[in-house]
Amino acid sequence: MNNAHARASGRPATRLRPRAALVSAAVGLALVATSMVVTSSAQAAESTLGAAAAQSGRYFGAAVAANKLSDSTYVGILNREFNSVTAENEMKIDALEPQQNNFTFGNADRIVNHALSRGWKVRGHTLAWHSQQPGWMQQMEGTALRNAMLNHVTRVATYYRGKIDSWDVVNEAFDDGNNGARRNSNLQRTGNDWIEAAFRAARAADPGAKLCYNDYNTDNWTWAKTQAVYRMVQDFKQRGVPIDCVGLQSHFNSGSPYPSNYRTTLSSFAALGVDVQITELDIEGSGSTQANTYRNVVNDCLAVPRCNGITVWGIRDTDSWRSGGTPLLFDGNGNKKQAYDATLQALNSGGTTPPPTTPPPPTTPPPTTPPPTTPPPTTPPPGGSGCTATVSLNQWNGGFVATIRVTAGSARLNGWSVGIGIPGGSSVTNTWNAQASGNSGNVTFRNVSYNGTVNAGATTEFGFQGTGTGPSGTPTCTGS
Ligand code: G2I
Repeated sequence: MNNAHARASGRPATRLRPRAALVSAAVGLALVATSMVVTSSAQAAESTLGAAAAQSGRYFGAAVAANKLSDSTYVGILNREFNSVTAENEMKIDALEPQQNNFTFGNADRIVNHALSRGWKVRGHTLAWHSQQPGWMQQMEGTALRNAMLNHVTRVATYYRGKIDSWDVVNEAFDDGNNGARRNSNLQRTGNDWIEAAFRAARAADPGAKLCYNDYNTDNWTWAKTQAVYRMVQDFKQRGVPIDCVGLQSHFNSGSPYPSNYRTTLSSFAALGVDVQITELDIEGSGSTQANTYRNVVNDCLAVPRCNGITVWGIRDTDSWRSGGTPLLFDGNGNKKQAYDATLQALNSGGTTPPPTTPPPPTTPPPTTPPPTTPPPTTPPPGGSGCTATVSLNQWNGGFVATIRVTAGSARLNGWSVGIGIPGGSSVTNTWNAQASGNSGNVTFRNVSYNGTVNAGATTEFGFQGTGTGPSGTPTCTGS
């Protein structure tokens, strides 16, 4: 897997697709006729959802199931229409970590690779959730669960680092009632700060991904659940908890209808300084009623500069988790529905101004060589050891995750070891990308087989998780 390629291809899809002149006559004529009603500009109509959304710098995605990637009708529509994917189930906790610390990425990788090889975005769904936990996690409570959750977040976000546009870091953490409370779950019972701990761990593991909070029934601005999520995001922004986006699932039906204040909800979240993404859109119904609601949703997103993408929760009605409600854009045979035409037309009349993008989160600048005018350094590299190590720490009440960056000096390392003092009463419980000599006191972390070689000036990272208080001193790095 190629991180550099993936990172580049994960950026906004700006590829221009063939223009309307190339579209089949029937669809093209219908589009021209309808778009003339809506816009008087000379803007050419794009013929697919992804290309039409890309005109304003947005993506249009679909939830994808790995076992349907062998269905030619399904893949034909996917490849033609969409430029972003979300794994419908394959990146959930039970799929990726079926036994504790035993990760299975095969099905998720099939979806991620399908998307990245075509230059699409990937939405990661989801790192921490009360539902679809593997059996071993369902049994857990307290510190053990908090550590296991953070380990999962760290390991998965690290594995996919550079490949994910946006992560649903935490999914569905609020109650459905009118009280605006958190949902009672084993994760919530580990302490109210579990959500921010998950976001901090995700940021440390993949500093380039946008980090989202995702939920349903948060579409109506007046609902208590919407307000509660809004207050949490506002609080996170004020306290510097790393959050970049809010996902509105937007599963609409008669019990949870599209609300007339939806645009207010989108713009209110955006005003907090986060992107807004419509992450699981489906609208039960049929014909022009359904089509009009799709049109309204798209128009609302296009009216909010920071609403930067829409994902529908499946491709054909028969692929839907609510197939009886025929909530998607293609019928069971893969034919475009009225809802499709309305969606495409709305995207095509949405203007071409790209939305502002979230400023990239702070990343550690790469080591730079001194400018030619300064004299060459006369002191040996720090400690004469040939390497330096820095620690970034996520601390919460009772535990921590430490990420250590090892940087080679002016010569290539063939191996390295890092000494770190673990405070009394604290203990290392889990280490990745390094071998630890112990779990308390002065612990030495040595390279493993695949990361001992570090070229001059290059870096490698390892991490560990522990109970108690994380290390505060400066680590020592020794190269060989
Ligand atoms: O429930 C709709 C969505 C609500 N927001 C979060 C999403 O992650 C959620 O997706 C749905 C999937 O569309 C379903 O496909 O999540 C369900 C589970 O929470 C998924 O259903 C599961 C079934 O419960 C399993 O029995 C089945 O093995 O799908 C699995 C794979 O087909």
